[in-house]
Amino acid sequence: MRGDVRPEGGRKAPFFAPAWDVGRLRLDAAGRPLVMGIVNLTPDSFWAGSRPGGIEAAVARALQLADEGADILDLGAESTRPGADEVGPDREQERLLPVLAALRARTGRALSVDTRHAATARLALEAGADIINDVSGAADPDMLALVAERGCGLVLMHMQGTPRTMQHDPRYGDVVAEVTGWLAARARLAEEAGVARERLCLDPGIGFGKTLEHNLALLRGLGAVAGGRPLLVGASRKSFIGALTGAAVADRLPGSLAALAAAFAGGAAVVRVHDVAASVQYLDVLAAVT
Ligand code: HH2
Repeated sequence: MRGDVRPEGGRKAPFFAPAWDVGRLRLDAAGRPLVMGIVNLTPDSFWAGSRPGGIEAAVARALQLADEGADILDLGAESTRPGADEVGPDREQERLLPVLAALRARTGRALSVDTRHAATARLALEAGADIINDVSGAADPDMLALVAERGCGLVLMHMQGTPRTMQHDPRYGDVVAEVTGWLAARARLAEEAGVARERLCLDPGIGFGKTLEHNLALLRGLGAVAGGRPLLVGASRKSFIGALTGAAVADRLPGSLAALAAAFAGGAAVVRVHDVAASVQYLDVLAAVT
């Protein structure tokens, strides 16, 4: 994925990120990060605008995000906001599978499923999902073998602790070095389990067991984090934007766009966002002018 979007003779854009091969599709937004649009099938995700409510509304919302230019649609059926209670695989599957099946029938766009449960991932892949987005970094002992067998894309995200307790008192010596080392170790484990290198995408997990300073250090240090692999950054409307600016969740779009500048500068291959149209426009212009 090379960011030379300039007419002949112009300066080369600095943006460079490896393409992400998720099996059925080779994802490459040619010059800017891929945009992953968030659709939450939960009653309690932290931004109400991401929770359409009901199967039909969720399908319509996802198709709207695809129309707005989302390269990937990410369906989540368990909130992982700080303090959230765990949702078991049965409930998660009830929420997820009807929407996934309906969506698969109506779009060829890459579909991602945000789950930490291998049992849910298996059913989701059978229903046509292309990517498993695992915020636990494949803590479920069956996850890596499943992904290897199916040849789908896999996001491995870093989190310190669990959603219920992760914001109580997160601590690191050097957060960038520790997250980088942890992700590299998980990527090695995945490859040893048979997951092809090009299927992997790594994510520092902004807001997952991190203070404001930890999040800022990671956003400034993104270039180091992925070690040459595709990198995903999810900063959309998160609480560090509120901590910096005092803005309520509903008012954090400008701060979310600023975080996209950091993701772009850090060579992110994918950005996970609530506001697809605004993010696509922002990134298209940023890619053209830098
Ligand atoms: N953030 C959230 C959920 N899933 N997955 C990845 N890979 N990276 C992230 O940063 C990430 C993620 C939290 O955002 P959201 O889905 O909007 O909220 P909730 O967990 O409350 O449903």
